Amino acid sequence: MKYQYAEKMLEAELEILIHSFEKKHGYTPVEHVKKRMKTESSIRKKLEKKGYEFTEENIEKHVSDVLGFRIVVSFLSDVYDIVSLVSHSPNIILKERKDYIASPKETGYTSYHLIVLVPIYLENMVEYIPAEIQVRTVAMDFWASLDHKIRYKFKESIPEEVKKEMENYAKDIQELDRKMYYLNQIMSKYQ
Ligand code: 0O2
Repeated sequence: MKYQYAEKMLEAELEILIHSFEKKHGYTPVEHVKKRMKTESSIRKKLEKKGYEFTEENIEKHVSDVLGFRIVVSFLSDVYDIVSLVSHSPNIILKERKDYIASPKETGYTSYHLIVLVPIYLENMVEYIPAEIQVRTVAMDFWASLDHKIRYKFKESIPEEVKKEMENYAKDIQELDRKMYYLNQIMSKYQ
């Protein structure tokens, strides 16, 4: 229930932040926002991987992405605008940031992750619920969703040649994002 309250709070907060950004700048950076609640089996797997038992306390301490939001934007610069917008919100607390764009994961995965604490107001008290916000471009999202399917298909044993190809495509995606960013800068001269 606590996570459901946090989901509502965070969804409303993100909607307001994005809407006010659009009003101020006269520009819509966000393509779409997705949210998901981690399934019990996925939480179990994550705790198992980290060597913890499946308990409420361990979930709260060691799984920061039970609640997850994904903000998909058009251009690379939009990622950083949205990250700055969310991290400066007075209504949520920024706990951690992971810039997998500056430092991609071994797989080639790129995205910007923010771990935030969302206050939920219960009778006579406030509790802070963690949530992960992933911010990425459409191109990064395309790569990640394909990668996700590959991981699901092959489970732990992804063939080397598939891994290699995906690493190469991740580089292509980064290059494409840089080109699109450049194009956006050229376009802005004409606006
Ligand atoms: P799902 O299905 O998206 O929920 P931590 O969460 O910090 O305790 P972890 O797992 O190292 O530990 O965090 P990380 O790597 O910063 O972020 C995890 C999430 O990022 C994953 O969640 C994915 O959503 C995404 N991610 C990370 N690496 C990859 C990758 O190589 N490919 C793809 N497609 N996504 C990736 P889950 O829980 O693994 O999955």
